[in-house]
Amino acid sequence: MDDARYPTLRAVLASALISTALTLPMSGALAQMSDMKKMPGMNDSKMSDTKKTTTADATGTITALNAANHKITFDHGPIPAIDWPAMKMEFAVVPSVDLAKLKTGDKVKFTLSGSGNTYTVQSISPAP
Ligand SMILES: [Cu+2]
Repeated sequence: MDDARYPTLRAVLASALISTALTLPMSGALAQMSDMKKMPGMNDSKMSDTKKTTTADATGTITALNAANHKITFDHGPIPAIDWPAMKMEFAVVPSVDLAKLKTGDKVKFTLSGSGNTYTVQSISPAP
């Protein structure tokens, strides 16, 4: 009777190990993101302006529109100008961009402006 429990316990332990293995690379990625956030400030500390604004062009697909908060989620490609890999993320959009003209699934080009890990979408146009 007791022996019958072992396979179950093993399965629980195995899945615990698997989720640990899956969690580790994730925290590695998060550590990289915070390193990314620190680096510009460190490099700029020798210069006069500590928070340099960077503009970058990118392409992506709209995966969500948040009209109430004027935010947009892109599944975007790599953005070499700011050293970002491809990822899915939400951005605040400047008020001059009309989100009503856009829809989920649209492939677009967009421009970002900001510093560190905080970027705002400045313009959105259809991808060629
Ligand atoms: Cu991103």
